[in-house]
Amino acid sequence: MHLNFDSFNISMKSLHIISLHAIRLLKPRFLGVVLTALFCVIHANVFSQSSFVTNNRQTIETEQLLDLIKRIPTKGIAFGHQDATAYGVNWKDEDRLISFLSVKSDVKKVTGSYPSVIGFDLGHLELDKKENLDTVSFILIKDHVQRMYRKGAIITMSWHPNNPASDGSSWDTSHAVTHILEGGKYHSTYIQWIDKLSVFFKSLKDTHNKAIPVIFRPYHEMNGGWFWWGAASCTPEEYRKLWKLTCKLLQKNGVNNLLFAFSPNTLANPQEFDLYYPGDEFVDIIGVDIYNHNGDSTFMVDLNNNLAILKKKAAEIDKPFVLSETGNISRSNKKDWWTQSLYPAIKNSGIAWVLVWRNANYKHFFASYEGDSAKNDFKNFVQSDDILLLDQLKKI
Ligand code: BMA
Repeated sequence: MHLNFDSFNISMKSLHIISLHAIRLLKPRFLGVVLTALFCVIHANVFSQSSFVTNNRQTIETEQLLDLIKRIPTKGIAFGHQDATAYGVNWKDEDRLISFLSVKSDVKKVTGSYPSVIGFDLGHLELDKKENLDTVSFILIKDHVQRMYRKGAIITMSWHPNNPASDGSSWDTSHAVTHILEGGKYHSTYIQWIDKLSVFFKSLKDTHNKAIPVIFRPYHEMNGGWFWWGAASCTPEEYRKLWKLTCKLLQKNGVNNLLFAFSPNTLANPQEFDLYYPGDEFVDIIGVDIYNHNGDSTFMVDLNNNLAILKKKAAEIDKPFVLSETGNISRSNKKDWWTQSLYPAIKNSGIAWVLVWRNANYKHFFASYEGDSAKNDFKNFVQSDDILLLDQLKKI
């Protein structure tokens, strides 16, 4: 639970007044109880001020977004798509002649509605590039964040930064985390990288010049060995330190419009989650990335087991949980993947959203599109009462 200093101080003031009245009205023998309660609350306040979350890092809009996300599972599961409006199979937004018209989306074309959750990636922002690693310009990302937020969508941002030690990509597993942490030779480079991200996050303003709240999901799939922040390239302790450092640097730079999402890849057990989890005050949403690399029956079992693990954790720490990435990577399998594999495994799971990965081209796509042979099955999937596209999310 995130406390805001301002509102907390107001309640401290009212508590003080109530206590004075109580002391005056109540018989002396109740005085001890009142004073003890007052002492506990003041003590809790002093304690909470020393922690990260309470230092006013979130705007009201960000708190409201978290509230919305917590309420979604009572109505259904929001549907998300990475890069939904930036491009799709056979089109790119930047190629449009009349760019101020409403943005396109493969999901909208097929279903009539935008996805509820729109993902973007910040990889290469740290390098001062104009475009991210998937050739989407940061100016376009900012524009689409503003447009889609105005329409009521939830914005989530992943980050595939290059390897700061080797200049290779995110998939270059040369050891880097140890060099980024305090005292490391790339520590100052990393501070500059976070400065650049901070400028970008702070530039995301709505039409009233208020910061747009976004979900930041850095350093995902850390329990796999394919990224430089992953299990093959740093220790869990180094990983947790990297996460905390990132949060603290963003906070130091005055970035207060973020919700942090922590999402490992398919978990073998709950302990694997705990190993990398940086702590309640550094995380707002928990998730997991699961694809059907090992066939659909394993996929469904993995979904069931992993979403149950997250559900239990989420209840313990009072945070929402999501299926942060998924998709059908094997096109040769059945044409009813949406309704027969994905849907049965996620319905009643308690997740706030499911996000499918990007529609890069006809060989690498995860949401449906006009020419997709599984289009009808996808339509049936989104027509389920509990799958919420943007038109339905707006009613919550
Ligand atoms: C991967 C693939 C890559 C892409 C990366 C970041 O899963 O889609 O082509 O560069 O995500 O979006």
